[in-house]
Parts: sequence; structure tokens; C-alpha cells
Amino acid sequence: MEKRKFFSWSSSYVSLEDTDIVIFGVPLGRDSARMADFLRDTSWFIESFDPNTGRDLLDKIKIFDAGNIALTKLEDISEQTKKIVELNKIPLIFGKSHLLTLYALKAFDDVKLVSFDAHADIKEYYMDERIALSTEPLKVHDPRRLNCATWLRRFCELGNDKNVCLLGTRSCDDDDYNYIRDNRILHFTPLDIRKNISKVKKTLAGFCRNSKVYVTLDMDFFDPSIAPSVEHPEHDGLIFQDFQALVNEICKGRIVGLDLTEIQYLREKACEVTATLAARAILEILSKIK
Ligand SMILES: [Mn+2]
Repeated sequence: MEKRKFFSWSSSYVSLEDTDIVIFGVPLGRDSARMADFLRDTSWFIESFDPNTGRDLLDKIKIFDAGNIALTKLEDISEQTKKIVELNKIPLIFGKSHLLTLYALKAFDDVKLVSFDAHADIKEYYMDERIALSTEPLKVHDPRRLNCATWLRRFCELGNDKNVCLLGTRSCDDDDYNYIRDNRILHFTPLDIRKNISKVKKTLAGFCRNSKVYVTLDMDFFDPSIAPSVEHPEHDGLIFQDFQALVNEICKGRIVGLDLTEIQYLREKACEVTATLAARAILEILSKIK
């Protein structure tokens, strides 16, 4: 069988010099590079024109796809992100393990984090077989403290507990919950978002306004019925309209970086459905960047 080489995002027509957004993939987590390429491939099947508004979602933004980076250590993610930020461009990172977000965030000062995720990812320690596999092939020092279920705790410990907003949280244990409560970390469950969307929107707008904002989208934020191909699906998730409403508020801040994580690579329809939603969700955020 012919091996597929590098794909680029469908609307990546400009040079690095002329672009607003720089895409790069991070091979962190099982099948991460394949997933990033699958997402790029899927982007070619999505219309960027939106008949609801009569506008092209990408009419104000230019995209350059830099391909996947070679990863020898986690700090490579920070270095690549920093290079893009120093060029005054916005990084858009594709990867599997949510741990990449912690290292991308190290490239920014005074940034607020908005995390779309079913999971709180705020455990002190955690390791199961799937996580052990997902950090391969990188050798991570103390992987129990540094993985896709603990990365947000590590970010909060750097004095960032007031710089975090969790959206769609519906999976955590009582230790995680106590940590969130004791540190007053801003968070909204799917029930909060559905029952009281106007209050959530107001709080989110206030959180983002006049700030630099980094957005991370873990695809398990969405309900598994519309995003089935994720590593850890959680019931009672949200739909695209909820996501759109929240993105509208986030864009009242200045988005300086974003990433998309946790699609599980399955070569079947479930993956196509999930990747299509992921690509459209990315367009939605990009369409709102000023
Ligand atoms: Mn998650």
C-alpha cells in the first residue's frame, strides 16, 4: 500500500510571512501524526462558506500549514509555539494527548485558558494503561504527574488557577472536584450551559474581555453521539450550537493560540464524523478572530 505523505490544511495558500495562523501537528500520543493528517485531509471536504450568515468563514484570516514537528522532548512544543508567537502569528496545534496544551502554554505570558473538555484533567497523579501508551514514544520524567489527566493541575500550580475556565466538565472524582472548588476554578458543566446559557455567556465574556486567550478543544467536549471517535467518550455532552454560542463570547478576548486534541484514530465512519466536526469547529473559531 502506498504510504501517504504530508497533507496540508485545505485553505493553506499563503506563505509563512503573509499568514495569520500557523498550523503544526505534534506527534504526542498514539497515532497522533496520523490523526493530524486525517484532520487535514478532512478539511478539504468542508465548505468554508456559511449559508447561515452568507459569508465565508475564512474571509478575514489566512492560514499556513507547517506540517508536523519532530518531537524529541516536550519542550519542543513550547519552542515551536514560541517561534510562531514571536512572528506575531497565531499557532493552531493538532495532536492527540492533551498534555501538549501545557507545553504550548509555556510560550505565552499572562494568558487565559479556555478549555472545552468533558474531563477536568486536574488530577494530582494518574496513570492507566491507555495513558502509558498514549505518551509513547517520548520518555516523560514522572509520567504519573505529567500526562493528559494531570496537565491542568500542573498549569494551575504555576499560579494560574484564576486564569482558567473549564467548559463542558462532566467527568472528575471528588479529589478533583474539591481542588476545583477550593481554588475557585471557573467551570461550567453541560447542565450549567444548557440551563443557564445567558449567565454562562456573561461570565465567559467577562473572563475573556481585554485578555489574551488560549483555546483548547478536546473533542470529548461534544456528545459522543456527534463525536464518537475519542479516546474517553463521556455521556451527556454538548452540541455544535452550544459550542458556537460559547465561541462568540470567547472572541470578546484576543485569541492568541489554539489547539485540538484527543481524537482517537479509527479508520472508519466514526472518525470521519468526528474529524468533520473538529474541522468545522476550528473554522468557527477562526472565523471570529479579528
Ligand atoms: Mn477529555
